[in-house]
Amino acid sequence: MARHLITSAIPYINGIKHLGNLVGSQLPADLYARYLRARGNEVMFLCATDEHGTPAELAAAKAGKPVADYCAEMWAVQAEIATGFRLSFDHFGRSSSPQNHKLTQHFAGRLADAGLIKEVSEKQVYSHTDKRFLPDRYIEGTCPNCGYDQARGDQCENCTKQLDPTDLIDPRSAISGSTDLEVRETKHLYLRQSDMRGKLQDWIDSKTDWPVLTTSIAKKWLNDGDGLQDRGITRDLDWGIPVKKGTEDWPGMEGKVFYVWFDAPIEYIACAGEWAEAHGKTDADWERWWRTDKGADDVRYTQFMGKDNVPFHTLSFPATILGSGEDWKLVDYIKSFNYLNYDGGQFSTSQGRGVFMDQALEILPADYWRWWLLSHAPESSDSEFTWENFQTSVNKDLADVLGNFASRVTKFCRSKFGETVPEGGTPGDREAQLIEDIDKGLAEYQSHMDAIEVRKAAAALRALWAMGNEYLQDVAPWTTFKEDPDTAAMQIRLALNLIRFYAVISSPFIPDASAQLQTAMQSDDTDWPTDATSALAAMPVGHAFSVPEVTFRKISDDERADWQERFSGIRT
Ligand code: B3M
Ligand code: ZN
Repeated sequence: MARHLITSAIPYINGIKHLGNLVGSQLPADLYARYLRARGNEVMFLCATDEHGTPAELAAAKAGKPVADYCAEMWAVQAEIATGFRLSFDHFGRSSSPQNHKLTQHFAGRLADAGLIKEVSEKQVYSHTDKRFLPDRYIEGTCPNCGYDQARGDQCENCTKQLDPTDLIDPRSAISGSTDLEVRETKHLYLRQSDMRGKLQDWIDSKTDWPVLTTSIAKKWLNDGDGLQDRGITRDLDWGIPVKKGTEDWPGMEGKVFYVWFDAPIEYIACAGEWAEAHGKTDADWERWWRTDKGADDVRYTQFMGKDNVPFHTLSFPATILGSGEDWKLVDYIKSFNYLNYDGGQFSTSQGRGVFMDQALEILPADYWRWWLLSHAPESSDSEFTWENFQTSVNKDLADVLGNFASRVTKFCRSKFGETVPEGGTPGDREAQLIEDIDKGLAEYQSHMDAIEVRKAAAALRALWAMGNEYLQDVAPWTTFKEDPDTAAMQIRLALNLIRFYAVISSPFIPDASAQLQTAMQSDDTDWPTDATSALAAMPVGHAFSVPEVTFRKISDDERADWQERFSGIRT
């Protein structure tokens, strides 16, 4: 048994996330967490809302609410939807927590003591129309790197380059659209990331097993010389974590807050503290996950995120950790994702384009979405959601292959042998072949799951389901029964055991369906199988079962057309 720390990128508080966000971080992280738990590992799976910075302020202003109230409400909304998707966080925290305030100020103090913080008098964009400074997302313009004309002040969405608002060409206010802007002097703290270039380079070079997507982005910004410019870590905003040096005031920084991208990754750590508080645990209980001097040296830490978040996790956050000089756990493996597109365009939160998490659950239960999204995860390239593809996958993989297998087997057994595992018959060559195939298929499935190759794992799981169908097709117990009921009983005994086996191994992907099948099989044996022979003998002769309700229903052409139409526009 090993210990695994898993974090998903923490979603911004401003509004409900779309399916593209879900498949890029929270969902694959959940898949991995569930898999590792099922295999007997000790897992700490953390996520939270990212509540500071301009996205939160802008959204609260739009909703006409005080930002603290807005965040509290949206946290509850996001938490409920996460439960709806069966995201099995050990804790779903908030970056605005007291724990994160304390820890963020602590890190800033350590970095200052290490000489890694400098005070810079800098020029910032001030909007006369809006009567305020315009940091980050309050300002939009053309990216100096790629020419994209809707780049934000903190990052270009198109080429992932981290930006400062004054880098933008033809800047405009995101609040009023005004171009009546002036550059004014203001004082800010900068993290001397450039001083840590060598250390970061060595660290990234040592990660030879990381996905190409992760290392290519990291190296791009590292070797560019650009990604390691010293970064401003404070902002002229009201909402956020007040700038302090540990517990002391920071002269000259009154009224300023830390930059959201400084405190957001620190929330990964603070979240463990929130978890401890919520469960009446001690500091030692969470520190054993995060402090290598307090037991975390044997923890394996995996992060999940979309590709636009990679620079912050491969450069900025490690710079904070390494620069602190303390024994905090660094990430061991970063799994990053490309983008999921929607029906010929992009999913877009700002434009309300695509299917959002709450809407998805109104249409169909979580497992349908989980299966489609994970089996089409944008790993090696961007992928696309289309309603046709969704319908085909659900109807084929879930309804025809898995659901139909469980239904046929249980109904046939009930009608010919009753609702217990039937006795009689001896397995032959075809059964030996099936066992061999399943053993091979299971090993393949596990190796893809271990490597977090999500699409390949889904394909391997689907292949295991298909083996059951092919077996049933080949041996045709309904025909066998007429001449040789004993052999038919043996075939059905094996098939019933396959249902339980599928329930166990499918649970990381489709937890509700797995639980339903497990209940129908009246089995509480959810131990991960070691080999097909023993796994397919788990339910002995005489073991009672029941016929499950429809596990997966099909999506009709009418429904598909209806949804296509309903989600073709813009969410208001
Ligand atoms: N909130 C961006 C995003 O939701 C940002 C991630 C923070 S991870 C520390 O994509
Ligand atoms: Zn760009």
